[in-house]
Amino acid sequence: NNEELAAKTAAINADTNNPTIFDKIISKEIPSSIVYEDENVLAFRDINPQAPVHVLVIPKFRDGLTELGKAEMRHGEILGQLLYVARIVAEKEGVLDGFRVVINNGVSACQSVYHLHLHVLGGRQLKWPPG
Ligand code: IU
Repeated sequence: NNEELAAKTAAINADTNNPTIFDKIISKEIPSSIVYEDENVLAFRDINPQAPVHVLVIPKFRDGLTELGKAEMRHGEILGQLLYVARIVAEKEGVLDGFRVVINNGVSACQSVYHLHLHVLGGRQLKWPPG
């Protein structure tokens, strides 16, 4: 369908080298609906939600983490923080009993922004297998 085609096109065209729009969301140059923020992590509502709850959890400092596939041992602490914030977000959004955390990695997974982000999805029955 159209939405699937748009996601695939965005993934193919995505810029994997340069700073992304997420930097402007972090700096608040672009407004977003913030769900959680601390020194290292920002969580904000996805502009194109795929479920009643759809929040993105991102590191404030990309530090080479354009995608999970670029992770190194030194990223262990921030990776743990991101996963823990996903849990905080799920609780805040009232979906702790049923939610999903997704990381799309690369073109074949429809990654469209090259700044690591966890999708926290919930608020409806989620299907398995995913698309
Ligand atoms: P993906 O896993 O790289 O495909 O996810 C990127 C997400 O970022 C996607 O769900 C977009 O709707 C979302 N997003 C956003 O929330 N705000 C933006 O300004 C942009 C993308 I560009």
